[in-house]
Amino acid sequence: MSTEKTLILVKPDGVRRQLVGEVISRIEKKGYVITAMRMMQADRALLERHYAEHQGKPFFEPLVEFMMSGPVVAIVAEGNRVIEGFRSLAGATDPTVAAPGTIRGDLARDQGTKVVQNIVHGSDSPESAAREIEIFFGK
Ligand code: IDP
Ligand code: MG
Repeated sequence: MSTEKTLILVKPDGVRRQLVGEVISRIEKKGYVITAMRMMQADRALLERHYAEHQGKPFFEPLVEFMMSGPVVAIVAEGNRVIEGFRSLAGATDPTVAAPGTIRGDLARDQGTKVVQNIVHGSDSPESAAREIEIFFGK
């Protein structure tokens, strides 16, 4: 039976607001297994790789600056369909419309900033997960 891995980030807003434990708790209560974790200060080069798909968008520079504004916690979580499952736990990108019960719906709101501050990142496909895990944890 092949299990699946995803890359989760607690973004700097989540760390500042002391929501690391809350996010970890939701991952674990859902039944996924955390197999790697590190707190780190991400630099521009790492973030430009991580968010390469968003290069050229109006929120790209604000996104990189926001993600450099404090430490992040990078987490590898495992389990069957964890990629889809964590995206479901996280909720919609825009926290104003993210469903109550989700991380973003319960814990974030519009702050009027150029970039949406929404507590967490989760990989969106097996290819993204493999690429992003390598960026944050190496081979
Ligand atoms: P996701 O995090 O839900 O996968 P993406 O579209 O991959 O959303 O965008 C990456 C991050 O960039 C989002 O989590 C959010 O912080 C920010 N972002 C996305 N779209 C916008 C936008 O239209 N305006 C401002 N910030 C955005
Ligand atoms: Mg994304």
